[in-house]
Amino acid sequence: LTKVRYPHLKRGQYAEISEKHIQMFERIVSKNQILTDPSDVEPYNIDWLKMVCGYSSVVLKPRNTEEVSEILKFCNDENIAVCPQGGRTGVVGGSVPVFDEVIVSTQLMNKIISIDPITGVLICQAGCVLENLDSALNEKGLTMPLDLGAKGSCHIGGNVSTNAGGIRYLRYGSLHGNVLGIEAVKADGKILDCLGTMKKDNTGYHLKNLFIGSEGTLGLVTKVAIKCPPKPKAVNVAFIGLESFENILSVFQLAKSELAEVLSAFEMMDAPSMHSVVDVYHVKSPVEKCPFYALIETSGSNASHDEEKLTSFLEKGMAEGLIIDGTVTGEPSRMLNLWQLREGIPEAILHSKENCYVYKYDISLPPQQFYQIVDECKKRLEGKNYSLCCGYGHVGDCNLHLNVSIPEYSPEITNILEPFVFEWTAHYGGSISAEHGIGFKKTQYLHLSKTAESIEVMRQLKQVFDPKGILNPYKVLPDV
Ligand code: FAD
Ligand code: 2HG
Ligand code: ZN
Repeated sequence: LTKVRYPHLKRGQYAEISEKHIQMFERIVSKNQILTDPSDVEPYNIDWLKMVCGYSSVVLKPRNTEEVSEILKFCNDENIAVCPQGGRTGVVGGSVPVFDEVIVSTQLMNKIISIDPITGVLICQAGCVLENLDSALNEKGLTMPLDLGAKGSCHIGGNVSTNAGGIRYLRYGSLHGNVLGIEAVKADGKILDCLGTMKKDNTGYHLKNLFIGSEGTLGLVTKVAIKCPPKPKAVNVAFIGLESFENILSVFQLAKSELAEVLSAFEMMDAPSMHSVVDVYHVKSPVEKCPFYALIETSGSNASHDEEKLTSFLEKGMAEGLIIDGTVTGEPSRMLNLWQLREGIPEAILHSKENCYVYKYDISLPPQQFYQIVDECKKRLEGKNYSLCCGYGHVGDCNLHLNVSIPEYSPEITNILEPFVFEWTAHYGGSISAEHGIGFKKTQYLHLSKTAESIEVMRQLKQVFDPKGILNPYKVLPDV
């Protein structure tokens, strides 16, 4: 790993890790909770996309809040920079060190503390893997209000710290609403217990909300209390092919009125996105080839009622000429296959060509402009060496994932796409990061979605929670 990878950025004046520091860490946690062998540490330095990497020499794996508190207190006293890390599935470079920050991983903080069958409130440690939480809840007739393609690896602490959206957002809304309480450790090691479990609590400032989406820059989240809905008794999935993006919008309108309370997800993908999954995983498309596709899910309590609604909705869509082809199923393994066509897109794009470089834009846009940006980018890339320019995402929440893949990193292509995509998005009143956060990669564009006054207040908050700036430096806030 090369040490000079970000020439525009200077390492902050933090202490360098010495043997004395390691000895102190060994007093806080046991030896098997510390990694220092370079080959053991290396994977923790590299992000999921393999596009950003740090050169930290130590990974600490605390088991509980007290250990986190002692680690952070020591790091703060010694001026050691820290990178909080969950499942390392973040896509904006927030989860790995930039330089040699100590990695504090929540991997061993994976205990479920309680599940209340009456209120549906789950309390757990931050390192629980999302999918494991869902399985444990399922046994009690409950489910997580959050689901995303990285569910098998991401931690709930990472989800909360990025305010992850995902495919159930349409039904259950943001983590700001579903997370009832948080326990976090501030940079100085003080434990902030905001682990309330009440749905209603208007007692002063909503401190827990500050940690939701702060990407490890204000504190390390150690426990979460989250409100979980009943697991729907009946789930159905429809996968449809359409002629145009306008038709996706019309079908979404139709779905809202016809499926109403049972509509639980509405996702879209264009042909290049979908075909990358079909090609990479050698699966068969369930519908005939079309320029656009949508996946529609219903979740309710009465299977025949929901099926009847879904069938009548599809018939209307076809009669109006909006839907070209479609398939519908309530059979679990077939539903999983249909979901794989959507959830498998990020990984398929990454693996469609060896060593390719993928630009990922995660933007919110008004419906009228939602897909236009994909065509704008294609126009700008005309004649250039690119493999794929595609759009997919949570259209029901106005959240587009625009991905551009090229055979290898090219500054020329970067200059074609950036700042264009961000400025275009801001011009139409969109958000330059709908759900992935700012991390390391997007700090210089924060001003396009936040006013100078807002950024100033963000800096003041950072000063209150982390005056020495040891927590996830170089992330979220732009360089001054
Ligand atoms: P990490 O990647 O380890 O960390 C993410 C950020 O949170 C970093 O800044 C890190 O420092 C901080 N952090 C982690 N844990 C803590 C903690 N305990 N306390 C404080 N800070 C912490 N995102 C969506 O919103 N919607 C999606 O649909 C979606 N789908 C995805 C699909 C795939 C295939 C992949 C690879 C990613 C996807 N993501 C999606 C990105 C998303 O941000 C992450 O998957 C997830 O929320 C991050 O969790 P993590 O545990 O992996 O966190
Ligand atoms: C998704 O919805 C994720 O699949 C990842 O948010 C999007 O990788 C991406 O661009
Ligand atoms: Zn997404």
